[in-house]
Amino acid sequence: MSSKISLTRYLVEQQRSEGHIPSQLRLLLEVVARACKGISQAVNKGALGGVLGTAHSENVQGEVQKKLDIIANEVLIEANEWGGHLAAMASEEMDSIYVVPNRYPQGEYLLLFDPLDGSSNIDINGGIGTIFSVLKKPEASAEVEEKDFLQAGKQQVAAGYCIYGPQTTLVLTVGDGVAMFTLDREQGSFMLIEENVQIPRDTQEFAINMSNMRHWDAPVKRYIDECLQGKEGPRGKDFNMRWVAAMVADVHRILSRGGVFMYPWDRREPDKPGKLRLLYEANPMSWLIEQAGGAATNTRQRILDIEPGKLHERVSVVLGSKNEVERITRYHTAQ
Ligand code: AFP
Repeated sequence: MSSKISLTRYLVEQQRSEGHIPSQLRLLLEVVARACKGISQAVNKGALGGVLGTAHSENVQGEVQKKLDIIANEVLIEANEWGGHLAAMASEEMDSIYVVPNRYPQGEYLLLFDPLDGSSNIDINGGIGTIFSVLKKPEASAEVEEKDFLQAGKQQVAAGYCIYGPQTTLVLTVGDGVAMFTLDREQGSFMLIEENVQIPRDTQEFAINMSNMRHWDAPVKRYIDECLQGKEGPRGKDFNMRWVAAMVADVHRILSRGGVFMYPWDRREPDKPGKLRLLYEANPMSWLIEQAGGAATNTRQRILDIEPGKLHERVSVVLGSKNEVERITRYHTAQ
């Protein structure tokens, strides 16, 4: 590990030595990182910057938007629309895709994001973040359309998140492992803090919203029940539980020390496959987790293999330490 490597240098070296980051993608990632710095500043100001509270509007999913949801969305769009590296963007906070306006050159990439994940933590000074995913625009498509975004997660060319916690840390994969960069506010640069992040295969820590227990499917109940039995139960060891209510913070903990995260389908809204969104939450997080040696499934299928049917598609998510994810999958297939 070197504390002297900036994100810019890391990306330039990836482009040179690995040759698999074209310059347009490098530029795109630098712009996303710059936008995250802007969002981080707004987050830090909190009430002093007038950014807390609700915006008195709803997104396409009927969720009440916070002021910061909207600010973060605008920061990402404004930073990315003029650079010439993107064809269009899609966001949790926008009903439909945002095509780069004609006054700017169009690039070959598509950017998807959840601008502010964990909105319910904003006003309590809790962990929040921005999640992003980058796809290539299909070559055959002249005018970019929503269907161009409907690509399986395994087609991503870059994915990551920026967590606004005690430190602002950007976590990235371009398909060559996972690297973490913490924002040095004096220098104004993201600096490399860890490369080749690896998740231990086993864990004694799970993350799930236990208040939904009565709505879970039998295999999920079985798995959690066995964890709760601790040393005296079939697992023969005690488990710890954490739930931040921001996927970005739960995934960051798993990348840092292992664990398993679950937001499974449940009976509250049986017609919905899950709560989390496939394209801009589950896919980027699943790729990061796999790149760090973990696994990610909807309990039936690898998340990165799912062919999306619509932009705001939801999905059941189980991800983290490989042996636990495989165990949970076995419990579902044995059903
Ligand atoms: P918001 O960004 O709308 O607050 O949702 C966060 C999230 O999508 C995900 O980041 C959390 O893991 C999950 O929802 C928390 O959901 P519960 O509030 O149902 O526990």
